[in-house]
Amino acid sequence: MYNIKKYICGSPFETNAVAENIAVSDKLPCYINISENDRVITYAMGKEDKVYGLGEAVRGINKRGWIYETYCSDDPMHTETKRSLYGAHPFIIVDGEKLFGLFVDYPDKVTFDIGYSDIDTLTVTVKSADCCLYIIEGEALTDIVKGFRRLIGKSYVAPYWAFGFQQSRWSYYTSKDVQSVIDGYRTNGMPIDAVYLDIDYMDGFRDFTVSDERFPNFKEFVRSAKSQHIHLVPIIDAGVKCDDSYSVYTEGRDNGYFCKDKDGNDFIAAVWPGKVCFPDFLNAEAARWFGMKYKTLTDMGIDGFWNDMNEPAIFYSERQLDKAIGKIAAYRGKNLGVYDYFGLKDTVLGLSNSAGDYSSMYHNVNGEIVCHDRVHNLYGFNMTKAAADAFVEIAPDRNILLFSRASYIGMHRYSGIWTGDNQSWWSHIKLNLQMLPSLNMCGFLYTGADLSGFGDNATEELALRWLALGIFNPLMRNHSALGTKDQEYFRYKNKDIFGNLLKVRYALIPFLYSEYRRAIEDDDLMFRPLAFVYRGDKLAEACEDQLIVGDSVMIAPVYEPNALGRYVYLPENMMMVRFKSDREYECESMAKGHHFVEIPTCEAVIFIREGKALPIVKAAANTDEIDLNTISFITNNDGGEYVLITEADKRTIKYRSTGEVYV
Ligand code: MIG
Repeated sequence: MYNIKKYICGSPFETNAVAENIAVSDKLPCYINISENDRVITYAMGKEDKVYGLGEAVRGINKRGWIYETYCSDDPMHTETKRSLYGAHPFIIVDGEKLFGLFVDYPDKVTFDIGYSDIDTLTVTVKSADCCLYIIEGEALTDIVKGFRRLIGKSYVAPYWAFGFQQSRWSYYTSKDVQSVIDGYRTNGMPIDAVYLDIDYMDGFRDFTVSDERFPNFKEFVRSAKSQHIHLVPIIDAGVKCDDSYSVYTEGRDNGYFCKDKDGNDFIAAVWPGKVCFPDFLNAEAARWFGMKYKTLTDMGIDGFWNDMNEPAIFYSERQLDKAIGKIAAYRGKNLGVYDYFGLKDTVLGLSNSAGDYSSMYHNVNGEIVCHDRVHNLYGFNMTKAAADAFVEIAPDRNILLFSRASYIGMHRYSGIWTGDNQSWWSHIKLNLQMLPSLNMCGFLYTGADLSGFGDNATEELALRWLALGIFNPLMRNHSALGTKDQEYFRYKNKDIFGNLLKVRYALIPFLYSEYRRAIEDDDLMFRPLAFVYRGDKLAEACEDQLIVGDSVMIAPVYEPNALGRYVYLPENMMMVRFKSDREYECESMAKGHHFVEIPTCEAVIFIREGKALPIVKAAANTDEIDLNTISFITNNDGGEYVLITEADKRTIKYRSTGEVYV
């Protein structure tokens, strides 16, 4: 049970984050203070209070002890000192002396100082006093989650095939390159369902074009991939190349569909293709126009997309570049002291994603001219919504895969997200784990990190350890940056181990998909922190590196190099299962408490809770070929029933203690 109260400060911009209308209250609960013209909210935290939420953010599951800003940011260095990443998710849950959720519906920057400036104080600051506040009260953490999730609406349902393994790279340059990746997996007996097309499939980085030279007869190529059970997933960038011979540009320009500058001219900045214009996704007509452009690709058989650079990312604008060049010229011939030198450096680095550019960009929201600053966090959301809205028209009989880099609360109704440009760092395995429940709280269930890491080079050991967690990411995609070492799993020495771990994923797909759908249906988490399940168990409440998946299993991946294994905390008696491949596993009962568990890199270890069971199937080369008749259970109970949710239906499956299924 929960109750939600809504408070309005000033005149908020309608964000569409919320799907349910709620009566407005006039007084905040007495434990929350609001001051300075409604701009600053404070709460006195108890010594033991924990704070959850914030979706895509650095640091732990418990967000206490840092300062975060919800501001969609194109930043590929996800170090612990950062305050913002690509998604802006201004929702937190305070759990301690009081239990409540707080959602600050505000599309510009919100600062969450969670015991950073003052160890005991939570201070939430909005840039201007125009926001909606929602306070959700309830008895249990799950109540708060459900209350919030009902408020913001049901999460996007990804297609079943999108739970298959997906391989990406910036870039596979030609259809031959793509085919050789498919062959690499297939000939090594490694399952796979999708290969990604990064910016180089396009003709000169022009959205909705395909390079004829590198991908001749694209439609036929898509069909041929499909016949091998491979979905091709092209990228779409937010910026539209300024080019008089490119119809997407000229249509947008002639119809006034691009964001403007302060004088009403098209706002121009540079990204991949050089100078671009940014479609005004906050304008309904422009959004519809851009959304319908996806038809070019869906007509060629494409059924998945990833929307990138939609914070929006800006390399530079001519105006800022001119200023910078002016400044730099003034340094010429000077004997630069330390401050001058750093000033010079900052001038160049500060060109990208500059506040000056964002505040020179304007939207036309139903006739009202709105400065980008006021609505920054809604740009990627509306780009992605434009695509999702169009899919209903252009591909009514297909469920199209869609996920985005930038996001705001509410976008989860239309798509998933990936967590952007991480690195091949051990710490990012743990960050991948920690983001999953935080994102779930904010409605993002179809999500995942670039496995093996985007930037930097992945070693074989890191790739294997990350894969053992990756088999639980709903969006299970291996992706890497231009200039990094190839990191497709078949390129490593121990291909058989990679193949076996991929097979474990495929054995788990019906379970993972079911739990994903159940979480959507119940407005619940698919990945729970231990704190959400084992109330009152201090060790469980403080646990930052283990998760409960669905409600039956616990995962505890290794995220350190050269590890023999790791300490695992069992909050109850559990059964450990060591998977070596889909059908090869060993079980061992273990008592509540701490254990050092040896985990070789060739194993994926999971723990089944008391009284629960895990359904598995025989792995297949792709999701089309998974045979549900091969389902059996690994049980830690005396048999029972499991409701399996497939793309088409829901069925109750009965199983015995031995794990076999009967009717
Ligand atoms: O900043 O399209 O996050 O996944 O490979 C580079 C090239 C632009 C950023 C995305 C990344 C993608 C890359 N893009």
